[in-house]
Amino acid sequence: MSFPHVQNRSASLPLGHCLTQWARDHGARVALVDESGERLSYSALQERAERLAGGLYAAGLRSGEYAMMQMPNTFGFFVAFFALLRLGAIPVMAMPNQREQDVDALMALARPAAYFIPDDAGNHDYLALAERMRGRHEGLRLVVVDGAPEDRRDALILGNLQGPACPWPGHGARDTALLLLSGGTTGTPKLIPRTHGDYFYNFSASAELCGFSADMVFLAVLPAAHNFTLASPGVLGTFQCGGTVVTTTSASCDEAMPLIERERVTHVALVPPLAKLWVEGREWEDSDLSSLKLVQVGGARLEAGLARQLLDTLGCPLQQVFGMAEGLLCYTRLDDPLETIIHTQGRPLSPEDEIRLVDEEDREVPEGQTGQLLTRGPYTIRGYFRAPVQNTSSFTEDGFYRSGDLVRRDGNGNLVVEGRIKEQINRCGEKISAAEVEEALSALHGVHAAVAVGVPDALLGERICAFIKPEGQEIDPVAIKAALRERGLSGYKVPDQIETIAEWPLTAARKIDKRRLVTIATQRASGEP
Ligand code: J2J
Repeated sequence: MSFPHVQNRSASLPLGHCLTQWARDHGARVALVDESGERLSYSALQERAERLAGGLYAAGLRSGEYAMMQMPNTFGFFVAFFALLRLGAIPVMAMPNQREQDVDALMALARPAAYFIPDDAGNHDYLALAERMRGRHEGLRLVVVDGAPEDRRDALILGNLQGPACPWPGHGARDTALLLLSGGTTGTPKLIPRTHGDYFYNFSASAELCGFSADMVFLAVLPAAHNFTLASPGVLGTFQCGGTVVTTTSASCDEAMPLIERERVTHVALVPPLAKLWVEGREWEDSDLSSLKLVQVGGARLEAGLARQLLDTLGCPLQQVFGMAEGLLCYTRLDDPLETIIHTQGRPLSPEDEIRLVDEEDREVPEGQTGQLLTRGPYTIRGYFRAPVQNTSSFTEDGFYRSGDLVRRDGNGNLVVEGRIKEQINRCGEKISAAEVEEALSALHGVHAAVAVGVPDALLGERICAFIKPEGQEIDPVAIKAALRERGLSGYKVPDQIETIAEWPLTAARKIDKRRLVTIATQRASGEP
C-alpha cells in the first residue's frame, strides 16, 4: 500500500521502518541528548530499539497487540517507542502525570498486553500501580520498567530485555500505528487511532513547513507522548531530518535555559503558560539563547501581548501552532507578516485539509464570522478507537470531526481561535473534561452535586474551579482535594479552586449557567462578595 500524501520528502515508510532508515541515513549523528549530557547516536538508538524489540518478542509480545507507555522524557521513552513500532505492537501514549483512574480506564479501553513505566519518577509508585493493574486487567502480561528498582516484583527491566531480531511487521499506510490520548469532553477517556500513513505525513510535512533540517537541535520540554512534542513536527520531525533532540524531564526555567545554552538548542515547542513562565523568569538574562531559531507555541490560546513579549525576550522568530491529536494542524508560516504571527493561529498544513465553520444547526457561517470548526482531511481521524456511540456525536455523517472549537477565518485564510463550545478545561495546555471532574466530585461523601468550570488564570491559562452543593454540612476544600487524589484522580484534574454554592444560577433555558459560575469564581477568588 502506498503513502500518497508525501510528495517532497524521502519516500514514506511504516513507522516501524523509520528508525532503521534514519540510522542508515544519519548513523553517527547525535539523535538524543539528555539533561545529564549523555548522547545517543542514531545507530545506537536503533540498536537499542532493535534489541528491545527482540526481547519483547521473546517475552511473548506480538505485532498488533497494544502496549501502554507511561514514560517521562528519557532515553527509555524513545527506545521503548521505537522498539514497539519495530515489533509492530501499537503504543498507547499515556501521560506520566496520569494516575490510577485514568490508567485503569485506558487499560479497560485498549486492553494492552504490556505496560511501560519509569522506575519511581517523582513520588509516584508506578510499580505498585502496575501490580494493581495486572490484578484487574487479565490481558496485561508484561510490565516493563525503565530503571533498576530494588524490588521489581514481576516487572521486566527495559535495559536488560534483549533477544534475536524479531520478524518485521507487514504494515500498510492505513493500519493503526499508535493511539494518542484525547482531551475528552465526557466522563470516559477516548483514544485516537493514528495510522502509519497519516502520522508519517503529520511529522514529515510539518518538518518541511517549519524548516527543520539536519543541523537543528530540538528541545523536547513538554511531554514527548503529546502529539505536539512528538510529531508537530517535534521529535519525529527532527529525526526525519537527521537533527538532534534534547530531552528533559524538567520544564523549569532555571534548568531549561542553561540546557538551551549548553546544547545550542535551535527549536522548542511550548504551551502558553510555560512560555509565560520563561519570559517572566529572570534566568534568560544569564543564559545565551542566541542559538534559538524558532519558538513554537500551541495547545492553548496565546495572548497577543505574550506573543510580543516572547519575540522581544527570546529574540527569535515565533510560530503559532493550533493542533489537535485528532489530526488537523494549523501553523503560521515562517515568512508570514508579524501581525499574522501575533494575532492568528495560522492555516492548515495540507492543501487537502477541509475546514467548515458552522452554527448550531451545522450551517456554514458567513465569511469572517465565528463558527464551530469542523474538519476532514488526509491525516484527521474519522472515528475514535472503539467508541461507536461517541463517534456519532463527534463526527458528522460525512466524516467531519467536530472540534468543539469556535474559530473565525481572516481575509487571508488564517484561523483565529475565539473560544470553544466543548465542555473542556484547558489547564496549562492539558485538556480536562468538566464532566469527568464533576463525576469524580459527585462520588465523594458529602457532595450533593458538583459543577466544574475553567476560569481564566494568570498562571495556568485556565484553572479548574469546582462548585459544590454540599449534602448538609460544610465542605472542606483541602479534604475534598485529598479525597480525589486518594481515589486516583490524576493530579492535574484536581480542582484548583473549590467553592460551595446554595443554588445554581440558571440560563433562560433553565440550564446551569456556567458562564455566570466563571464570573462568581473570579469574584470569590479576588475576595469580592
Ligand atoms: C487555542 N487553542 C488551541 C491554539 C490547541 C500541536 C499543537 C497543539 C496540539 C493540541 C496538538 C491551540 N490556540 N494554538 O495536538 O499537534 C486547543 C483546541 C484544540 C485542542 C486540542 C499539536 N492549539 N488548542 O493541543 O489534542 O481546543 O492537541 O481542539 O491536546 O487544544 O488539544 P490536543
